[in-house]
Amino acid sequence: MTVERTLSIIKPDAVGNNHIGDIVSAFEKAGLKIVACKMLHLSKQQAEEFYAVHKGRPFFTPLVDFMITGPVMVMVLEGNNAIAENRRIMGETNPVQAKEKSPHSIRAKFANTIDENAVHGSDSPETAQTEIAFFFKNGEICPRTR
Ligand code: IDP
Ligand code: MG
Repeated sequence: MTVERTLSIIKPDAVGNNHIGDIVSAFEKAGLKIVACKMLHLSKQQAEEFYAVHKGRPFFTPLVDFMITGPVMVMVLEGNNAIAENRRIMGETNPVQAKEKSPHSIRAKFANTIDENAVHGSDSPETAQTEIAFFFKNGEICPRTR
């Protein structure tokens, strides 16, 4: 097992629906630890840069527009296999699939559409590193000393 860090975002729909606590609780119950956290309202430029890998896809503009509709919570999660664990806890990208395949996942419980699907999670060690650095300086990440 490898201790990893990964980036999680609670998206504007889930923040607006008051599910911050439910989502944080799902991570903590699974053994992931929050080592950094902040709320911010992304600018259009930030959202476009964060999702640049999807530029050109049909859902890119709606995704950027959605991500700036309200504040988000950005967090660094730490734990054994944190990147895959976070993805497992999140559930499938499309909540319709998540409800079928992973009924206890965050997207099954708190998302209704593929456009507004409650959470983001890094999908590889490389993206985790880039995405964490996008939002947090080293000094803003707090190693768990207890
Ligand atoms: P992920 O969030 O599960 O990693 P990605 O494929 O990386 O999924 O897509 C990023 C985000 O773009 C998704 O979370 C979702 O909000 C949106 N998205 C992805 N595919 C579609 C689609 O086919 N239609 C609408 N939105 C999509
Ligand atoms: Mg992705």
